[in-house]
Amino acid sequence: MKLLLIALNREMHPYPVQPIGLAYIAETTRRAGHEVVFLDMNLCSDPLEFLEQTVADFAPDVIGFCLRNIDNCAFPNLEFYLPWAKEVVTRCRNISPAKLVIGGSGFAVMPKEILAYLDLGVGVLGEGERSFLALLETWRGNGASPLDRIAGLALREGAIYRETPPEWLAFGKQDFFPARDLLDLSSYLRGGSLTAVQTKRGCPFRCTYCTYPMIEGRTLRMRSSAHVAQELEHLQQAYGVEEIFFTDNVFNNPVRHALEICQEIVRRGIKISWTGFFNPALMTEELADWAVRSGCVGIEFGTEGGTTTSLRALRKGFGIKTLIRSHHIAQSAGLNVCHYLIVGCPGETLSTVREGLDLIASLQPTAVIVSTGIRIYPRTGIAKVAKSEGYDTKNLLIPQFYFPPAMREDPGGMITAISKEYPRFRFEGFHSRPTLKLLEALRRRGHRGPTWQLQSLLGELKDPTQGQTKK
Ligand code: B12
Ligand code: SF4
Repeated sequence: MKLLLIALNREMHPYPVQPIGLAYIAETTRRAGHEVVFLDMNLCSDPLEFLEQTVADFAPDVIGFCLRNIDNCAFPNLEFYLPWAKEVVTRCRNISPAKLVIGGSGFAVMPKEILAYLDLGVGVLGEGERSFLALLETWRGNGASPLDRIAGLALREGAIYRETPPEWLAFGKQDFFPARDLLDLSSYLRGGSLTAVQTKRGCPFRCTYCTYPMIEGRTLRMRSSAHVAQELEHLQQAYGVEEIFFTDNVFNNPVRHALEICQEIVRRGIKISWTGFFNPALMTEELADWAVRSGCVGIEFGTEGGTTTSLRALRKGFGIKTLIRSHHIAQSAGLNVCHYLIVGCPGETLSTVREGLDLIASLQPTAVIVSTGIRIYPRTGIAKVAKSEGYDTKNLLIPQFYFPPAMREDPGGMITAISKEYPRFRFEGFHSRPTLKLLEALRRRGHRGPTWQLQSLLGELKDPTQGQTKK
């Protein structure tokens, strides 16, 4: 069949993110004999014009949309991306008789609401390779399964909505890489993008607020270190890639797998710099040592809380002692460390917020990124807590942020005041456009690496409030 695959994302912050999920779908479908055209709206100056031309020239049988982001999860400077998605879907419906289907990580988080919002009938839940192929077979009329027998679909017919449970792939056995030849990788690299590589899927943890298990499932499925290293070599040789972001929800789970990847990079003499998300519960000296040797330029700890109250409320599965120990292990090994934090967990008060931020400040990390309020997603623990505390959680598509009772009256004012005490911390959603412009200027001057490293450089350049800071 003729497939037009459209990456809808146009968010440029913190840098343009390569649509590797859709590139996996493209590789799987062309291997199965489908004809694929890839339209990446991130890189089009006039995406709707380009869309019309592509549809007219290619006349697709199926159009598949990749919805990566619903919104930027940032209180209070919220960006909501669905009106844009709706414009594209509506345009496709008007100009083409093709069958329409949607997938992507953003879609998997709220499939029912998104199908209704976009007036679509079929979506693929999370990991899409196998379900999408099965769907295409059915649409081609090859005597294949009816839609409600295909695993991992969201189906909407009028007011009736159904889901078929996903069957998670043996991802580690998949022997190919995403179709990066269909991406304009050089434009991404010029824009400061770190190239995305996924070493595993799934997360068995149960943090209160998290949506990742809905997208990837709870069962860990890991690629071999040799296959990951081959991908890195391929990226270097074919595209001159020098910087990688491991997109795993937790790179260091399990530690053994992370260690094997680092060791394989060193064994093969691959010279590449990399970063990724780490869980503080799982840091070891051996891993930190091999991370440095294999080119890790910094780690991003999904710390989220700096007090026992917040860590317990978020069900992070580690305590303050472990957090401090893991931080020191990473720092002593010579790694840059960035902590991600959430302010506004259940049970928090102004005093526990300060206690947590003070603790993190005392560790002297390279950077700290603070989210304020917790974006409430359906099917998460925080949705239950929010409902029990009186939030209207019926339709969460229009973003709502949870704040504990002690912060609910004027969370914006409270955070604005607190953020002045921690000028080197980045409060997501409170940054101004000029800061983003400065970041872009640094990129243009050739500064590379994760954006928080640039941010800390910006902090040093500005050094705005000497004498008033807690650091
Ligand atoms: C790694 C990551 C990042 C990294 C990306 C690094 C990089 N260089 O790529 C960083 C830290 C930069 C980042 C930033 C942001 N992120 Co982020 N990120 C992720 C994460 C953990 C993995 C994404 C990924 O690459 N997965 C690997 C690929 C292979 O999987 P995939 O894209 O899901 O694709 C599969 C399926 O979805 C499906 N599929 C995909 N497309 C299609 C299309 C069709 C037709 C079909 C059938 C199937 C299909 O099949 C694919 C293969 O199985 C996800 C959470 C998660 N676990 O998914 C959040 C996530 C995507 N991020 C999210 C958000 C919000 C953001 C930010 C807006 C946050 C911010 N305020 O800065 C920015 C936006 C950046 C941008 N420019 O778009 C949200 C999006 C949902 C939402 N609430 O809107 C997610 C889901 C996390 C969450 N909160 O729930 N992110
Ligand atoms: S926050 Fe991280 S560790 Fe917790 S469930 Fe989500 S992906 Fe897993």
